Amino acid sequence: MAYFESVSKIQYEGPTSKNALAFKFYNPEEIIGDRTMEEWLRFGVAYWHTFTYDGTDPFGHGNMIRPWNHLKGMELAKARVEAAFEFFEKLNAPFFCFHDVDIAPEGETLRETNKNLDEIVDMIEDYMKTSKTKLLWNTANMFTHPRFVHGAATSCNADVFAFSAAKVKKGLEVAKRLGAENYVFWGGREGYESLLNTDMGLEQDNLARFFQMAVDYAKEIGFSGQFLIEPKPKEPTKHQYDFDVATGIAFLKKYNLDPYFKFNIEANHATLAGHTFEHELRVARINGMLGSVDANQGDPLLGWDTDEFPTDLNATTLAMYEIIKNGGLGKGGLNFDAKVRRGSFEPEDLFRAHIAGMDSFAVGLKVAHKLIEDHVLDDFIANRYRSYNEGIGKEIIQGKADFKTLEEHVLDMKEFKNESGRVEELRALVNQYLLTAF
Ligand code: XLS
Ligand code: CA
Ligand code: CA
Repeated sequence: MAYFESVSKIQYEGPTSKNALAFKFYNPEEIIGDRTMEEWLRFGVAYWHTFTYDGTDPFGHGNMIRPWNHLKGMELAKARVEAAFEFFEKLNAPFFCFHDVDIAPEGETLRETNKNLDEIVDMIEDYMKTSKTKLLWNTANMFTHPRFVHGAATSCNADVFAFSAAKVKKGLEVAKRLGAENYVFWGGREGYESLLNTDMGLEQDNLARFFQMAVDYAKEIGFSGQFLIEPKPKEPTKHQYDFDVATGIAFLKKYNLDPYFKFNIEANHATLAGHTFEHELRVARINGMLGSVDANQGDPLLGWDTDEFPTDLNATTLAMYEIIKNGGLGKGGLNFDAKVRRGSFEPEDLFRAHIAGMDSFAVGLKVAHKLIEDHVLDDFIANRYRSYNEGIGKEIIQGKADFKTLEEHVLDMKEFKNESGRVEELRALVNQYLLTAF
């Protein structure tokens, strides 16, 4: 049975195509530098936003028209798997991602939940035998159910810590079975509301203990995927322990966990933290910890996580700039952790939205590659820091300078010759590349 009957396989038709259900810029086979667009971009479909989300918001009931809406329980879960693999094929998606609760309904006990999960994972495993779509990552949802009200690994309740551990144990087993390239930890409710009732030291020590157990168990079962931490500053808790990449790095280093983790960076989380998307990517990149990306965008007029499909070409260009400079994403990819707006409730909107996101990142890839190939920013930056190539600057870099020699250098200096940073010129240059790349 077909769930998306009105849609056939999405093709690349080029920038002048008027067909809404065609790629204008994403041409998977096109070679950019040393690999194809498909290899650079490694797009993933987020199961929760695409097949589970029903449009519910704090003020209204679900309104999404979906061909599986009449079903319930395991029947619904199975229909979603069938629909998902039809969707992946029609979109030509190389990857997908899911939380445990996205794919199978929860039972009364974890034993029952795991039984449901096993049945659906069997089905997914079967589909994956003939599908090209691979699992980019899976994760455990440790925030929706009321038991996680005070957190999961940072809960004040040790039974909840244990329950969370058991969920991640199962998640790692599923990851291994389905050949997941990564396993993601998003902090969910790992944070706090008020210090008046919180033992922050114990909560953070426990979170580290939890991560160590995950690392140990992965090793025990031979799961070789990459572990990823996904920072987010707030929502659902007011203070999240994994605020941003820099906070995450400090945490991992304190507990000697840094060799085992990289970051999954979400654009909307970066902006909620008061950073740009490219800032978070850069912090991870220069620390050798850029793992994967949740490709979405926030709304600058709203202070919460809107998870929109990415369409801002300036942002996709600067993001791809970091990713190319990183040598690509390795085992990571660009997962569309993005949902259609409530007003976009038709099944075809799921395709339209993914096409918009894929085309936007394809443009970003092409423009960023050209900027790098032409050494536009590299040359400018190298020249800007040239004072460190000789004289006192070189001595600083080589560790030959100290406070005394530096004082000697400036004590009688009257003029300091600075040059313009020319940021407006550079922004215009990026615009010029954006407008002329195609
Ligand atoms: C929520 C997060 C979440 C993670 C996976 O804001 O983005 O969806 O990506 O749990
Ligand atoms: Ca995310
Ligand atoms: Ca999000």
